Amino acid sequence: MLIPRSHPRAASLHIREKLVRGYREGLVVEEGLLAHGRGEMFDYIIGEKTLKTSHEAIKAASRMLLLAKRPVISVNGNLAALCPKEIVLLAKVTGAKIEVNLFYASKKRKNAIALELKKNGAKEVLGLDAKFSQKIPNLDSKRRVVDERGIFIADVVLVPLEDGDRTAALKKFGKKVITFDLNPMSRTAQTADITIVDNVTRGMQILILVCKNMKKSRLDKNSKFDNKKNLSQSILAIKNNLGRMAHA
Ligand code: PTJ
Repeated sequence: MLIPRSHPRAASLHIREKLVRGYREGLVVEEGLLAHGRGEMFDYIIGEKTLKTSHEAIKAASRMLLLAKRPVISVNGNLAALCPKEIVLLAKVTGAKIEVNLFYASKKRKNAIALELKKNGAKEVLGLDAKFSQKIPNLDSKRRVVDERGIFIADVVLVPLEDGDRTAALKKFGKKVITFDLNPMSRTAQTADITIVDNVTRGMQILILVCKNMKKSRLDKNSKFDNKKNLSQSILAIKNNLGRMAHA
């Protein structure tokens, strides 16, 4: 279906189409379509725009990624369908490794995701070869299986689009975690070191730009970011938007 750019919800309908295409091409699972619906609902409430608080979180995330020694971008089906180009660009600008890590893991889908990333310019995709598999402790799901060259030895992991217990397990294992999550109340959003409350399709583009700009200046290693405070402010912004919508 061709959606005219002037359609009031053109952006969100295009994003939805990307995900459906990803599902048909075997990147996304059925559950991923439901997960997207959860995100869409929050995006609708925040007005499909990046919040001021999210711009602050993006700055903090850029700094953390650029200061990291072994950053890794963890890719699931939804992320691969929504922003394969941005994953590759972010990896290039930050020097991060790209690793496929799935909740509903299958070899076939891992390979399809890796192929999509390679089509978009990725040179190396980790998480595919069982001979490099290691396990993250304190985690029962298939997400515990990680690559010994990637997430296993990473200091900073970008873990977008998941509401689960992996972030807590990664933190217990000594990692710093950055996430994208439109729901500031999800378990992942609440436990991450930095939560970017934004649609990953918008936020990734901004993150890449900020990283590119930040790379040109000296990075402030002492800069502090209070994730809990930022999340509370995002929740307040969402509440205010809801109030405005109710009175419109
Ligand atoms: O590909 P797999 O096998 O690893 O499976 C991945 C899914 C997405 C199915 C799995 O991680 C899942 O079920 O996710 P959840 O638990 O539903 O969590 C997804 C979170 O991402 C929710 O908090 C949503 O609000 C949020 N979300 C969904 N779409 C977006 C989003 N956040 C930012 N941008 C989006 N486009």
